[in-house]
Formats: sequence, structure tokens, C-alpha cells
Amino acid sequence: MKIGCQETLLPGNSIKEKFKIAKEIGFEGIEVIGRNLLENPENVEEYKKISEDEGIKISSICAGYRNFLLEPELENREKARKDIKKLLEIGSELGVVGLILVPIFGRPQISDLSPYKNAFELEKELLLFQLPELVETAERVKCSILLEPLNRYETHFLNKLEQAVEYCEKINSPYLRIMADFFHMNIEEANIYESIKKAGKWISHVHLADSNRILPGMGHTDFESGFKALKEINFKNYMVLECGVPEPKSENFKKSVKFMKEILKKI
Ligand code: LER
Ligand code: MN
Repeated sequence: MKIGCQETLLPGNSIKEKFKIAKEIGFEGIEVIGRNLLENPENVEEYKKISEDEGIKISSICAGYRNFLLEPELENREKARKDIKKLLEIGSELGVVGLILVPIFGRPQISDLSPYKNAFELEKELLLFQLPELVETAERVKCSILLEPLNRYETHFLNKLEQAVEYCEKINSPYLRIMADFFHMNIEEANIYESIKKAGKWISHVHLADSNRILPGMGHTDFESGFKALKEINFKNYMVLECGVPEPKSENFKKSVKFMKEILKKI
């Protein structure tokens, strides 16, 4: 298991400086923000070069597409699919594990057609209808789509790992996977250890934050049982920090990495 960090959390005034600092702290990967790359594709080469020069990999792309797959307007869904495909291509050039995908934030936007079908049932069908086209690109460019369940205050749609598993099983592609976020799991899963074990076959990426969404070790999440489950499913990919970082940042990052490495040694 490799520990990484989202680029936006890192101190430093340039991409190069951020990568240098990340390396110095002891991170093994950096998650980049999709929107920057989508809007400035000329930066892809720069990221690649800096990553090679500084000896630290780009682990993943976080979101970046400008619309959502479950919007009611055809035009907006088409825009979302176009951006997602472009980001998968960028991800492939950068050699990342995958692109994180949230099908929709907030409440349903499409109409409820009860008693025929409610909005949630229609959304499930709408997602399944669009996934094959996206998975085809993911397979071609060899960059996974990483479905991310979020807590109930951020989305009504995918809240638990087992809900994401449903789509992975139906589509059954090595390039449609799940990312498990400790912050969301801490709110939604009854037992993080059991949930990770059950979804194990599909988990390709992890986000890290403690119960209060600051650095692991600064809240009350039980990382030991979660990391143990990840070890038991033979998870070898990145666990990336997505959380607040209290000052002094570099010092607290190091403390948190030490805290996690000690757990990893123990399990
Ligand atoms: C949002 O809370 C989150 O966890 C992000 O990773 C969404 O892409
Ligand atoms: Mn997350």
C-alpha cells in the first residue's frame, strides 16, 4: 500500500515545488485535480516531466468533468461523457490508476415518475445505460473509472461500497472499479473492515481522512481495522490524503504519515 496526497493540499507555489515537498514528506504518489488538466491539456507534459524528474508518481485524477452523468438534460450528460473520456485519455498519458467518478452530487435532478419508477430507480438505469460507452474508453486507454461512494450529505445516490459493487458486477470490466474513502465510509458503513472485505475484488483506490476530515491520527477513525482489511484483500495501490491539514503543514503531514506507517507495520 502506498501513501499519497492530493496536489491541492501540498504547500509550494508551483507544481515542481509541490512534488519536491511531497517527496520530502515521504509520499509515494500525487493525485491531481482533473479540471486543471481538462482546461489546460498543455500542462499534461509538464506534470509528466516533473513527476519523472522528482521521482514521484501521479496516482490518480480527481473528478474534473464539467457536468454529471445523472443530469436531466441530454446535452449535459453528453458533455459529462465527453469530459470523462478526455480525462481517461489524460489519465492514460500520465499512467494513473484511474479517474474518480461521482455520478451526481446532492438530490436527484431527474423527475420522479412514481408509481412507474421513482427518480432513484431511473437514475440507476441511466447510469447503467451510459457506463458501457465510458468503460469502452477506459479499457482502450487502460485507465480505470473509479466509482466513489460519498456520504448522504453530499449525494443521495452512491453512499456505500456495496452500492458501487452492483455496477462493477453488472458491467464486469477490469476498468470499472471502486474507490473507498475513509471519511465517507466512517459515516455510511456499519463496519469498515467488513465492507472493504466484501467489496475487495473491486477496490482500486482509497482516500484518507480522519473522522473530522483532517489528517489521519487527528480524529477517532479506526484505521487499523480498515488497513487490515485492505491488506487482506491484497490492496497494493494508493491511499491518498484528501483532508484538511492544520499548520504547521509539513510537520503534521509527517506525523500523520508516521502514524499510518506504524499501523501498516503492525497489521
Ligand atoms: C468529496 O467529498 C470527495 O470525497 C471527493 O473525492 C469527490 O470526488
Ligand atoms: Mn474522496
